Parts: sequence; C-alpha cells; structure tokens
Amino acid sequence: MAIEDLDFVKGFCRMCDDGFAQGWHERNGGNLTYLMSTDEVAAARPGFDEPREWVAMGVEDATLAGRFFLSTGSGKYMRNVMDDPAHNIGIVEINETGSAYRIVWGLLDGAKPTSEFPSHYMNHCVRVAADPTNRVIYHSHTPGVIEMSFIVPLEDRAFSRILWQMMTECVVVFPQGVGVVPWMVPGGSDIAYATSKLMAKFPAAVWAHHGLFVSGPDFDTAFGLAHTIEKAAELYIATRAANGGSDKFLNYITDQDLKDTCRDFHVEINPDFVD
Ligand code: 2HA
Ligand code: ZN
Repeated sequence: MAIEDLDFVKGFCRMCDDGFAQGWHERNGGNLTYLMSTDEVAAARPGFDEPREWVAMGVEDATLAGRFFLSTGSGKYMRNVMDDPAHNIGIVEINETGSAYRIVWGLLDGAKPTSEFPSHYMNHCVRVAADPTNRVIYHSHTPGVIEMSFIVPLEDRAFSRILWQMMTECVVVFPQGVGVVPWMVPGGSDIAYATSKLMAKFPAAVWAHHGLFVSGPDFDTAFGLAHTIEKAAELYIATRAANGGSDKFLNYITDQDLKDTCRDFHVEINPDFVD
C-alpha cells in the first residue's frame, strides 16, 4: 500500500485540512507531528526512500530515540497537504541519542520538517512521559487565543481560569488547565525547552501573541482540544467586547460550579487553579 493510503497518513492530512478550514493556518502558519507506532512503521517501511543525512535538532532527549514521526514540512502550507502529501509532509527517523533526525519518506525536492520540529520533539518526549498513549503534537495560529494573550495576564492560572469559565465543558476537556509561554522567538531550542517544561504539566500551551500547542493520543482528541480552547478564547473576546470592554461580567461560572462539574464527570481539576 502506498504510504499516502495508510490510515494514519490519511488522518494526518485530514487534520491539516480541518485546521486550514478553521482559519488557523494562514500561509505556512502552524505545524503537525505524529509519533508512529511500531506497526505503523512496519506498514510504511516498504515505501521508505534511501534515508537522507542526519540533521541535528538543537535539542536532545533520549525518551523517543529511534522512533519515527510524520511531520509537516518547513514553509509548507496546510491547505496543500491533502492534495500532495509527498511534497508537503514526510516521515523522519530519530537517532539513537535523540539529538538528530533524518528523512526517510516524503518532503520531496529538498523540503525539511517543520521549523518547530525541536518544540514538537521535546513536547512529544515530555507528553509521552506524562501519558504513554500520547501521539500527536499540533501547533496552530488560533486567532482567539492570540487576541486573548494581549489583554489577560500571561499566567497559567489566570489564563486557564478564564477559559474554564467561558464554557461549561472546558474544565472537563482540560481539567489540568493550560500553560502560558511568554512571547519568545519561534523556531529554536529556547522556545522548545520553555514549552516542554509546561507541557510536562499541561496538555496544551499557549504561545503569547503567536498561537497554541496541544497534545493528544489521536487526531480527534488533539484537534478537539485545540478547538475547545480556541472556542472558549473567542467567547471571551466576544463577551468582553459585548460587555463594553470590561472584564467584570454580570454572571459567572463559579469555582464551586467548576468543582461540581469535575466531580460528576469524574475528572480531577487542577487544585492550584480553583479557590
Ligand atoms: O510557520 O507556525 O511557528 C510555521 C509556524 C512557526
Ligand atoms: Zn507558529
């Protein structure tokens, strides 16, 4: 079977398309990586090309040494992935120390994995340590989250509470809350380490004035998490605008409401984020 026809590749391409349809991927904005299972590597291996040269990632973590990832390409547009996977995405293998990758399929004509591959790799390492089922890391330029990052404190607790309070089921979807990375230059090892420090505790991290990173065990869960966070952020922006710009609303979901919801939905709320 051609690599393009494997289920995980089709699911990956669909997620790129879904993110574009949401308006989260202007130009080459955003990127997606997927940690392949042993079975998926075995199914794909007959279609691998001659491996290309090893490239240092600028970060190092042995947690996922020797593993294979499907990744969007640097400078590639999410809107083009579905029509031409082999030029826009590719499979990379990680070396045995977890410090370099090499391309084994796709990314044709000299393309490279996403410029945020160091952040993706470090996030995969810490998320898989926190949750062994984690497979997906997704970065999107979600407008509501970006807007929110200009007008609320860039603190994990404050940001998480606002999101939880904007829509009843948010706290069930991400009861740990979200981390917030202050503005940093994207694309390098500094932002990769800063983000992975937060992703060790949270399933999602906001990049101030830039967008969002989420994780998940499959495409539906990771996309759903980004979708839920972004919807709550957009609700906050719209509610605040409708409220004359003030952040003092007439009605609230209270801390007791959040705790009661988590009790009945059998999830554990981050105790540091409620009074
Ligand atoms: O252009 O989103 O953060 C891809 C990006 C970099
Ligand atoms: Zn970005």
